[in-house]
Amino acid sequence: MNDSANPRWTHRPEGSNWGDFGPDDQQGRMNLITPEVRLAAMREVREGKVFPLSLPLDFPGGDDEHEARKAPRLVSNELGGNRLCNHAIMPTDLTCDDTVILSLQYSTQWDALVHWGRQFDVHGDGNPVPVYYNGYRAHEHVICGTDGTGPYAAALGIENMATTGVQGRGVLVNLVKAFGTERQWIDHDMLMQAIDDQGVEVREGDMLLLYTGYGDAVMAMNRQPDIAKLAETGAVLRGVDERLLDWIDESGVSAVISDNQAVEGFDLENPADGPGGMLPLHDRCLFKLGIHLGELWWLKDLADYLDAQGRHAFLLTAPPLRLPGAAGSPATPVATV
Ligand code: UVW
Repeated sequence: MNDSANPRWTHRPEGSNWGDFGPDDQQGRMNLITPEVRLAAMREVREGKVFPLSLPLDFPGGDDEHEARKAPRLVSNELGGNRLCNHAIMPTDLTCDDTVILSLQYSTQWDALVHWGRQFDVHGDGNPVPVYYNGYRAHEHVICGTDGTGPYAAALGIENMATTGVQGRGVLVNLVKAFGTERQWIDHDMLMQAIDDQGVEVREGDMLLLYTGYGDAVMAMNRQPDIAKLAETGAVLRGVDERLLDWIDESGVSAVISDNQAVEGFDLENPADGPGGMLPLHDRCLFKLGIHLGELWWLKDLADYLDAQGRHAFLLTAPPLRLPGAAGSPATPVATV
């Protein structure tokens, strides 16, 4: 319940934090990355070494790894009828100038808070309506566009995340070390075991990274993903485990990131049957708590380094594109250790 006169909702979903960061908040748990949290993250830097955490953005390769998303396509821009590829713009000067057609969540990416919503009875009057985090409405705040105009999220688009800078303390849990590289469904107890065994200290505001080995397999397949093999590769969180979701909430993490496709496992043919719908972790994180999800990151080099050093924390800098109205973004994150 909310006593304030928020026009979008008077009832918030059970276990949600809607309104806690302000009535019109659109940045969710990114609000927990305060200057103090960021300074603490900077104190994790000891060597000044950097680890780029992005796959090449044309990986996984092909159009099959995710049915809806297509591999990026570069085209040359044109000027005065000339294709700007090795174009002699002056007798002495050459230029290349491109456009990319890119599914924003094809490769290393962030989900915006508008990526996942659902029907919810925001006024407790028995009339569920389609909403996203903090009660922003499908069709009113999130417009799909018609007649050739594109979609536009006038609320909760990825630019809201970009303007926070997305710089804070990252902590990595090495699920490959804990459970190997075959498909494993990670529940609360398994994650706690890995965190305890590896001595990972998770603090409020941290961005949590889960290394599963899926990204290594994607990289090794070199743009020719073997979908059947990938489906058997690497750990996925068991999104139907409420204790696991409760821990994510109580831990105070600001983002959950993995090198796999969706952080949690999902099976379109046997969708989860509960209040959280098909993807309960997406529901808890994006819809209820405003926790952004990062997917298909490249974590192997960082994980190997941290393991060799007996460390788990670092400075993470990972802004998405400041692309107004978008439901997600490619990312080129950097860990500094
Ligand atoms: C889906 O594929 C539904 O989303 P995500 O990119 O978060 O995995």
